Amino acid sequence: MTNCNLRYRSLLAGTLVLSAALLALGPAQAHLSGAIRIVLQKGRHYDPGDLFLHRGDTITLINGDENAVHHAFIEADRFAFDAGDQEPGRQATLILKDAGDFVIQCGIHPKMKLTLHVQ
Ligand SMILES: [Cu+2]
Repeated sequence: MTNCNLRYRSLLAGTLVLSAALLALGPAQAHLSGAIRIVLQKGRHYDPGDLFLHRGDTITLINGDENAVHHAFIEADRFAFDAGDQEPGRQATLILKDAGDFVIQCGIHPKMKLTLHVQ
């Protein structure tokens, strides 16, 4: 009887936790509807060098170099993005909220450029 009661309680608690998790996901899901695009930082290049995206999309920048550190940033009128120093193997993410053309540069390698075209 006690055992059964305990099982019911944990089941109930589990349901409540799941419900809370789903509720918490609600507003976030609107943002998650955007695509996730992977960009590789390797050999002093961004791959790809051009990306066509939609507002709400996420870019994941992955440092694919074995030794080089990268430092992605954007200087735009409406917002700024700075990933900081990215050691090899590290990744940084950016969610694009504004439409327009933006250039992701690298603070360490001035020739590294990735142009974003956000609709
Ligand atoms: Cu770089």
